[in-house]
Amino acid sequence: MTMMAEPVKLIGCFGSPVVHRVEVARLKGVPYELITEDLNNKSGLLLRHNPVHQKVPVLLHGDRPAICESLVIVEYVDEAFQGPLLMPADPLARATARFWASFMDKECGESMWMALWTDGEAKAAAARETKTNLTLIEGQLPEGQRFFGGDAIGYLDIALGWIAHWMGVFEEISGARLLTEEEHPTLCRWAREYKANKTVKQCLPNRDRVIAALMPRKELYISIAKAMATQR
Ligand SMILES: N[C@@H](CCC(=O)N[C@@H](CS)C(=O)NCC(=O)O)C(=O)O
Repeated sequence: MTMMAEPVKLIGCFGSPVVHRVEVARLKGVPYELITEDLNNKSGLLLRHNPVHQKVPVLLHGDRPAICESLVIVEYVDEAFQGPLLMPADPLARATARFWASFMDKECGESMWMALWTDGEAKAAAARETKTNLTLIEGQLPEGQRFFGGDAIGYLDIALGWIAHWMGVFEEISGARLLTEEEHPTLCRWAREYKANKTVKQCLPNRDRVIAALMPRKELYISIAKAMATQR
């Protein structure tokens, strides 16, 4: 039996930007079954397969040990299955893509979270930091190039892809404004092209439904930001 023939299951949930990353990896053409979790009442399946973080996404490929963490899963899918390469072929370009994906999740993700879910001077300082971080990310997209991956969507586009759909969602829920056409025209242009892609479109959840699903988690987001502030 070939690897392709083994069932692929994705433990995810509705409206998650990190689950979206794995769903977009369907650019590889890998069919999978989506198992939708209720994060307020996590299943035994999720706890068994991701005992460390107890978070989605989790990928199950045949009867192999589970693969956790969205970007790790995207890399796995890219390497384990045939289809268009998501990672750049050149080792330096691969390292650079990984660097910026990590920057998105660490430095930029943290500043964004604080800008969205804190108040007062902390919020203003984090918004300034976020805008600088977005400018740094934007600088990775050469003028005239469609995607971070070149002519086609690649690993870094997938890592950053949630900005295109979820940034506006989070802005609406929180009232913050972080990504604007005036300040980041290239990133906004990229976001439009990313969302217009046929495969991406199939994995973008309805905006109003995402807002409705995430709105009740607002207090949780605020409490996480408060805890993060004490560690800064
Ligand atoms: N770094 C992880 C983040 C995973 C994550 O935060 N998943 C959220 C859904 S968006 C989750 O499962 N939350 C459940 C919880 O925190 O209890 C990744 O990229 O996969």
